[in-house]
Amino acid sequence: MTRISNIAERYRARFKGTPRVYRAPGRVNLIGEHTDYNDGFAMPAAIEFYCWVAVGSRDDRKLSIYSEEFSAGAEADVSSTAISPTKSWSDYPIGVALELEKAGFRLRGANLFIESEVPMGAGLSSSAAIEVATALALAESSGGRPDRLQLARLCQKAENEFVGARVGIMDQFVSLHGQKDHALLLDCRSLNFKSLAIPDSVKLVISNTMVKHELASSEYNRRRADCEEAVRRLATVLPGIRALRDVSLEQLERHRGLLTEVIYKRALHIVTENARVLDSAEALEAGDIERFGKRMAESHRSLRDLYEVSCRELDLMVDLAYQQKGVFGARMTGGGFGGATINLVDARRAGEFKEKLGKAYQRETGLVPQIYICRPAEGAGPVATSDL
Ligand code: GAF
Repeated sequence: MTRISNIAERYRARFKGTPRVYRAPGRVNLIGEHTDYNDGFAMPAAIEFYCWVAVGSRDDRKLSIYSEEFSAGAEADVSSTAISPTKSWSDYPIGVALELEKAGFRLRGANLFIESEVPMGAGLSSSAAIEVATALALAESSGGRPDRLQLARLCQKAENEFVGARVGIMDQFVSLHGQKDHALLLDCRSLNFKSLAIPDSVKLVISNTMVKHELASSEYNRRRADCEEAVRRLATVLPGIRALRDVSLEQLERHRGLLTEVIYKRALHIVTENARVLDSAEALEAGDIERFGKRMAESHRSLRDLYEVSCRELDLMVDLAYQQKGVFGARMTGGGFGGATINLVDARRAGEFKEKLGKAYQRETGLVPQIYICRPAEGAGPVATSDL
């Protein structure tokens, strides 16, 4: 039985009827970390790990949601204005439903069966994948014709306001706009993007440290507040700036005295990271993967020392990666405080890289890492009913 017919089968067993099925991918970010909420540049790619949502309509305006991962159900009435978050997995789909309603999609009641293969807490955007798959399922099954950009914004809003994580738009955007074999050079201010081909000779190797950090979401919000504080202070002498995206390295150095040491370090990461993304894009277009790899190494050091979102296991995974043959670049990916690293590896060496890195990491930590050899995938969409 294929994965899709299996999901449809389990939907039928729980809710009866034949569902429509939607899927949304997780993502890996090649470079440009924590830049999205600073109106900066990032370079994510969708990956072949999906969240699947099987959906069927109901006659009332209730959502009945079941998650295979959590073996748990949740209910919500979309016409109610009094729904509060419960700090559990169901905040993601319910938050998205509420945002769709606010945006004017009049939702019908629906049964939703959700299953995700995106590793959770690994920095690979399992949250965006569930939001996007739910948004597509609910909007389309209510007869809406959603615009992908609007959907990305609306999913981000659900996470900011209902879930309470002040994330940027990168993850939702790439889950909806990902392209097979390409990374996206994304301008997080204009939301314009350029597709950059990842040569066949290179594999994206994702190494999950298997460490989840408890403080991830509060520290994330704190980093964002630090960046906003930097802008507030710098704007007293640079009145035209709206975000750290607008600040040059020279301006930052000139006005360093306005910032505390910590806020200066945060801002320095963002300003230099934006420049690294643009340089990496040029390198990729010129076929210069070595240069791309150098920018990745610098990005990791900056995230570790200036932005302070790495951890011992991420640093170790990166150090060990650089001891292997065939690696062009390695760095932590995603929000940090645990999760995964992204490695650009010579395709001919990828198998050996995976094996040796896994063993070396296990030897040092006692943890068995999950390591995936990937290529960029297509963004979210419906799954053909002929596959059901
Ligand atoms: C998380 C967030 F969801 C993204 O918006 C982004 O800020 C990322 O961390 C860091 O680059 O994935």
